[in-house]
Amino acid sequence: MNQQTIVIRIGGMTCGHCSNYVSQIIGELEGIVQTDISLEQGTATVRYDADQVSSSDIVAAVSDTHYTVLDMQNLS
Ligand SMILES: [Cu+2]
Repeated sequence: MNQQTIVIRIGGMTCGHCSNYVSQIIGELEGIVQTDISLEQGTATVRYDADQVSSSDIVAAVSDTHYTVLDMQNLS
């Protein structure tokens, strides 16, 4: 287990359905430990096991939705 955390800034999330959907899409990936969405800040904070999934996999999963990835930052 190699836990890492990223913060993804996501454009286009306007309500609770959006944040639930994005959270679900990320959660479907193997190796996701926790996802916290802030609708106000338009961010997803994702803790994941880097042995199972990469930050680019997570960003790609979000990019595949109709929401936009604006920025991604590594916290650890
Ligand atoms: Cu919405």
